[in-house]
Amino acid sequence: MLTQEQKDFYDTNGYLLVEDAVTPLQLARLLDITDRLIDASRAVTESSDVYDLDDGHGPAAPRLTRIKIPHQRDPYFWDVLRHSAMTEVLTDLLGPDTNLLTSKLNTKAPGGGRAVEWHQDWAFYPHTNDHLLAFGLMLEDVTPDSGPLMVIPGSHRGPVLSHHMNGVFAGAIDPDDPLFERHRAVTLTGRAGSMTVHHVRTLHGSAPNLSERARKILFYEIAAAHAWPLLGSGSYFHALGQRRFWDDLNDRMITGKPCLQPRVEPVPVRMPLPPAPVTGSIFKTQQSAGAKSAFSQ
Ligand SMILES: O=C(O)CCC(=O)C(=O)O
Repeated sequence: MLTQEQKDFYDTNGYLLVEDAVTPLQLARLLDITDRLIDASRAVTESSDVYDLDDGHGPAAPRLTRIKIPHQRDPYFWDVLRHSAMTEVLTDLLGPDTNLLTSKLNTKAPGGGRAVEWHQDWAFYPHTNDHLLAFGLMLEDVTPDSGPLMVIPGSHRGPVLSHHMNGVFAGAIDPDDPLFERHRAVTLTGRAGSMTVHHVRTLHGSAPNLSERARKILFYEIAAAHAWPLLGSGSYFHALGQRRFWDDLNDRMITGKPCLQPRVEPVPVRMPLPPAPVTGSIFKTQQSAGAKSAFSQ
């Protein structure tokens, strides 16, 4: 699926924009399921295992920051990851054996939907090596004013910046960190059906949604099977016990099979501890830890 040029671009820059990652039919179905999930949130009054609510959410006008783990809400989110051009992009970049860490549908509401402060996913879930990435499938057109993903090219090869603030893991860097080269940021806009890919160490963030449309991006966070989690979102499985853990891991394989020999590489790791006061989503982590904003809201 990817050309050698695209693979080289990803290696050098730590990100990629891929057009037509799903077919028009797949896109329409994903959007329909998403809109039904958003509609069902009208009755919800508090953030839950399914929804992360934004300020001003109510029955008349749903305002969500996120639908959590969509592939557990509807199997089609899982199907599409396994049977689309996305699957090929995945094996092109991570090899034949891959597993899904988690999924999330960031649905920035129109007219002000939340910024995501600058961060590196790696800081949230360090592994034995950094062969991990995130896909961001645009369910609707993403424009410069709708809070698109922004990345710092090449930052996946640079340092892992501090994501601690006020003595806790804040899930965001300090925008005044001298290592943060904000002037080099690239904005990733595209037509519905396009997909961003970013390396687990690539610095990224996004501004509030100032447009009158919701910005719906479906994110999948994915690891090569030889990368084993040290801590973070994948580490819930330490609490499962070995049998349930094994079943869970097999259920999360996207392609190929589990790998029982982790590849251990000399990667920079700082544990995401102590946790922020509220950790239900990146929005809650950043807000409750008092992360400094890089975006004026
Ligand atoms: O929604 C976005 O623009 C960025 C999402 C992100 O980086 C995250 O949820 O970790």
